[in-house]
Amino acid sequence: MTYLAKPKLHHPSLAKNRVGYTRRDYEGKVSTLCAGCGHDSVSSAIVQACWQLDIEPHRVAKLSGIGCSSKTPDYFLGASHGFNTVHGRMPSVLTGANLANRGLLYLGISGDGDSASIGLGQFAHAMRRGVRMVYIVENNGVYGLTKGQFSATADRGSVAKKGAVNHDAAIDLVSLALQLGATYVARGFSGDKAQLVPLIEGAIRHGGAAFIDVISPCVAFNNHAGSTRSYDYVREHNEAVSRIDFIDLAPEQTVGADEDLVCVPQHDGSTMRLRRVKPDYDATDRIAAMNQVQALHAAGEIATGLLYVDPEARDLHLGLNTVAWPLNTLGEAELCPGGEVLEKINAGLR
Ligand SMILES: Cc1ncc(C[n+]2csc(CCOP(=O)(O)OP(=O)(O)O)c2C)c(N)n1
Ligand code: SF4
Repeated sequence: MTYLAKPKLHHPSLAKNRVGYTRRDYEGKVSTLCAGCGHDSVSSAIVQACWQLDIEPHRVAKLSGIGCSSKTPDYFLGASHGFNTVHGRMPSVLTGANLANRGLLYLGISGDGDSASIGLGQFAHAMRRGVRMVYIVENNGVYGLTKGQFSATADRGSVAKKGAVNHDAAIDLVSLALQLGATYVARGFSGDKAQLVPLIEGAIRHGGAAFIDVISPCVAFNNHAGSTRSYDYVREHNEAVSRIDFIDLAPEQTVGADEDLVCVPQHDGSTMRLRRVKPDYDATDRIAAMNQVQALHAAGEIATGLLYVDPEARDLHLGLNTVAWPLNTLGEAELCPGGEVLEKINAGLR
């Protein structure tokens, strides 16, 4: 990968979070993406969310596939674990790492080409298995790294920079994630950090498979009139179903008589405050969320916000009944139950 190291000089007056790190400690190398690429704003939102949630950088594992989007883990959380997999194979590598060490926060970073084309099967199985992770797709509707071909998420009828029209139906990863059983599904826009940062924070604290589709314009190949992934198009057609604030490990708070505020307690004791901009939108109703996303899409709008959340999410470890600790912390006492127990097991198999 191409990168430039960032100077390590920190001003002593920089604010520190509760675990003693400044925001700069959550940054990575200098980005080599095109100036104005939406992906850089997503990196910056991840930095902000992890710093605000007091996550120790070395407790994070960031995994990606191949593409401009998949290069971005080099540009945030420089002190965390990183693994750049083969194109489209991030979900299976992440699943394996998660099974071996459940003590880390798993960030899966992917592109629409990476997840909706070559990696579609991998995406589907990570969602349906409930792998505890934050899975972010930086969705620009094109293959940026290979110079702007339409990706499978490009809308039918959208026009490429050189004038070609896309005749294929689009794959909507949000609708797929909802159908496949993801328990936290959101859509953000890289041009709206105020909405994106709390969406990432909520996903980090969520107890199961959290998916965020981030519309992230490619300024080099998909930011013109006729594109449905340009900054202008998304700003004009953004239909926010909710705005959320995320309060970590705080007791539920009520704010006056604000009828548009709904508090969703999370399994770990934290509270997600959901600010409805659509008064009738219920983010805990999966079927309604699917209908809403489809209805808005049919009307040419892009639904953003927290689209669905199940606060009682189950994750893969629960289903498999695995031990509560990372495998590399298990010693002989835990791994070898002793001759008598083995004898019993063997007898049961005869
Ligand atoms: C197995 C394989 N097939 C194809 C490629 C070529 N390739 C590299 S990146 C890419 C698509 C990247 O698009 P996307 O995931 O949307 O990310 P973006 O660059 O737009 O952020 C392709 C097809 C590859 N590296 N490996
Ligand atoms: S080609 Fe597109 S996706 Fe890749 S860095 Fe440039 S603007 Fe971003």
